[in-house]
Amino acid sequence: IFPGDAKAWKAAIAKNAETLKKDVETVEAQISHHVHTTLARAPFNVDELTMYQAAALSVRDRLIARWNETQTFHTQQRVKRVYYLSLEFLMGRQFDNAMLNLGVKKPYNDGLKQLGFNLEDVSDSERDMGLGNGGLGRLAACYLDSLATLDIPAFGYTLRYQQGIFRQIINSNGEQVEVPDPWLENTNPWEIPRLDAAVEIRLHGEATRGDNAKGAGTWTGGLEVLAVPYDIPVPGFGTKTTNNIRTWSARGKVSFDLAKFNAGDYEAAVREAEEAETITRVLYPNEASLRHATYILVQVELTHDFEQNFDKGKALRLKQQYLWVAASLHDICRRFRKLREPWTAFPDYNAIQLNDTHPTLAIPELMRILVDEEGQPWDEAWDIVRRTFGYTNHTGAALMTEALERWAVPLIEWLLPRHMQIIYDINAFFLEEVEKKFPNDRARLARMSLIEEGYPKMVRMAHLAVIGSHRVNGVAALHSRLVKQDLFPDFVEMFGQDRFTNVTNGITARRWLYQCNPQLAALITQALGTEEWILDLDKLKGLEKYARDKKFQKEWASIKQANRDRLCEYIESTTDVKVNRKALIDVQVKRIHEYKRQSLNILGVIFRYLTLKKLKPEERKRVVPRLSVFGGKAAPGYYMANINAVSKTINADKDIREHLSVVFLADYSVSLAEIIIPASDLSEHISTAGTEASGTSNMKFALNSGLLIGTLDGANIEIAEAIGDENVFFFGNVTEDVPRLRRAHQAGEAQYPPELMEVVDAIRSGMFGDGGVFEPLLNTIFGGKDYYLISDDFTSYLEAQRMVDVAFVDQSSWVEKTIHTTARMGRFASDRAVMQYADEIWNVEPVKIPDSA
Ligand code: CRA
Repeated sequence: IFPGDAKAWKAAIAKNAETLKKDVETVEAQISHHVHTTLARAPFNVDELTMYQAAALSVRDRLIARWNETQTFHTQQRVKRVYYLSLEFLMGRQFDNAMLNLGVKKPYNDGLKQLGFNLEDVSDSERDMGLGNGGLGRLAACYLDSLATLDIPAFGYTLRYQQGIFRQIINSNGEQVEVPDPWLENTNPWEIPRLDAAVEIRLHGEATRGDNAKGAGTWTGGLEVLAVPYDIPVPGFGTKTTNNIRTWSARGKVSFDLAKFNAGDYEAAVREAEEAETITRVLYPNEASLRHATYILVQVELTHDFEQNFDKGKALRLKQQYLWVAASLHDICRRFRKLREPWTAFPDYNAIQLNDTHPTLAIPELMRILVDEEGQPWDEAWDIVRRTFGYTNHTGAALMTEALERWAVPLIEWLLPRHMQIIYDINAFFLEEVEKKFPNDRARLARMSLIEEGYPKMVRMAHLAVIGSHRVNGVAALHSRLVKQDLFPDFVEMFGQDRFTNVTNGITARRWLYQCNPQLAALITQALGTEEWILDLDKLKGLEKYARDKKFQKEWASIKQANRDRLCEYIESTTDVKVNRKALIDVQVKRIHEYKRQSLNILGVIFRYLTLKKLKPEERKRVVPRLSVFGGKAAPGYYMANINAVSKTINADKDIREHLSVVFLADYSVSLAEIIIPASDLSEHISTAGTEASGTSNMKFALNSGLLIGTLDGANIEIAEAIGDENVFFFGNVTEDVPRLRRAHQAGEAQYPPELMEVVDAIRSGMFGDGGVFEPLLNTIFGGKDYYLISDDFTSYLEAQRMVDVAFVDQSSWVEKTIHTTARMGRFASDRAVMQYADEIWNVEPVKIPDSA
């Protein structure tokens, strides 16, 4: 129903629909419209950035049209929606992806060409949306792509950080320097500000309990800040569904206090607004897997002189979590109220997924809304909560419950007094149930309690997430087993096996093959005679029959060479290293972290260097030449200069240059991954067994016809199951061995292999400059207790690398392996993972948006 003249509306809509046509002329007209009107530029005054902005805005217009149709249809049909709460969405660039998903890349390419610009150069003006640290954030981005592609009604909810993950610069000492990432500087064409839909969020204040144990309480006073939504449309591939990522930006409620200003206090006039805006100023760069090594530090800090002296950084993180969760739930509940259904029907319309424990405050927040604001009885509210939430655990920290997120009780009391009461009450009723089921077992009650005793007391967010959800899942088969065995065994006994499940991670083939490796995608389409594999990745199986076909192998190999060349050009244009284009490219790109063992890799590189040095020049020619590529950001303060010290010596050695070079590529990002991954022959996934929950880059490399060297950890195990053990270079101890080996180190009974000692001697001789940069590493291995078992896995790592060399010499059999690898990666599609969540956890159905909508 239109306001005013229906005919006028319909005619206007029809006229506007012409701007959505996909022919080159329409595209050109749209781009010029934005150049002239939105950006107010004349054609003689247009550069690549302007063209990018204009083209992006015109793509955005198309997205918004579909977005509107999708949202309207979902609302009309009263569909059940998925809400994916993730503190990180590592989206990368949007332009290319949006064009491909909308099926308009060709007209944009042609249109831009006629207007005097090259699509690739124009695309290069886009900045990555770096709103995440690593795997967890990129997983969220892949899942949103799949949700839209599968026509599942879904929202992502996150924060709109003004600064995403920092930009990494490597200084002349080889150390990381972090610089800010002002990604919003040139404005962001992919977001739609919704200034009218801001939500008021309370912090601090006073809370009261209800008059009986389960009654409604109150929360008043304190400080109110605004959460302003900015929406990012997420188009499905080849479908009309366009879902939404709603990002919240914090704002002061009164941006300027005129009374205070008039009284002469300018600073006070803006202070409150400043404080509010600080909440979404920056993404925390050392969360995610990085909690792993820092947990001891965190513990020490928190037990220190806490009461009055909150660690400001930590309080800010809690504010981030609450603002995000409260704004999102407010939004979800507002949408639900419009349905005029009883609250008990809430889980029939809403499935909320907690991406790790970061959004766990959503559980007490929904309780607060239901009990305090909506007058629902406590038990009914708790039932609604449990039926609504699902919780995914992502911490592969084997055997380390200490790595789970915990918040100090005084901090929560100070910021969220009513939530602390609710958490205590949830805990009291929960422990009553535990007591009923396991009478007189005080140790069990202490273990399972939401509160950890100590000074200060801590709230165990993972326990809250487990008891407030109807399903808990890990992210790979091994990890999900460890979640039950090591993290939550008491909860398995309490709630039964069925509450715990596995959903192995997946990746979207749209970005991670179709978009980043267009030549390989084209060859696959040609061989299969269809593009259906993009939507049904199991169809790659059809490539198997070409694995030994010489002609196909040749085309396959020449595409790898082209991708290698592209990476080599990138390396030569960004570093001063000259590389051998025929070298086997051996890659390790991921967050730099002790448990991921970049150190094992670099020590292996040194061993290779020493071995090459011992050979005569003609003998060296028979060894497979190698290019070792490293990349990744470290948590600020984490030491990593040793990789650069090694690369300096090796790359300067004229005798070795042809046979081995080592580069560290600065500022690893989604966009850089899109260049590196298609070029890799071998990639390293070499974490200590049991520490990497899943890993997802392993899937991306394998999908792009790269072989893996790795430990029996995370998803490596299932990848090998799918593609065949003979196609993976496995090494190292298994998870079950880890505790015993660690004990041996602690007892001083560990053996250090001679190859490792040889490497250490070379380092100590000063071969790689001042040995000082290696001291922290050598200390953890020798002085400390080699917690990550570098010494225990070193020999078998070198052996696996020798097997790689042997395999690479027989090129035809190597290429055959790589074809099998790609062909068998179907099960690692995020489409499969998302369907599994939809069926087993969310209970949602696809909803096709009709053409007429
Ligand atoms: N660092 C795990 O460590 C996993 C991703 C996505 C991680 C990875 O092994 O692939 O999650 N964990 O499931 C994490 O962020 C908070 O924990 C990661 O990204």
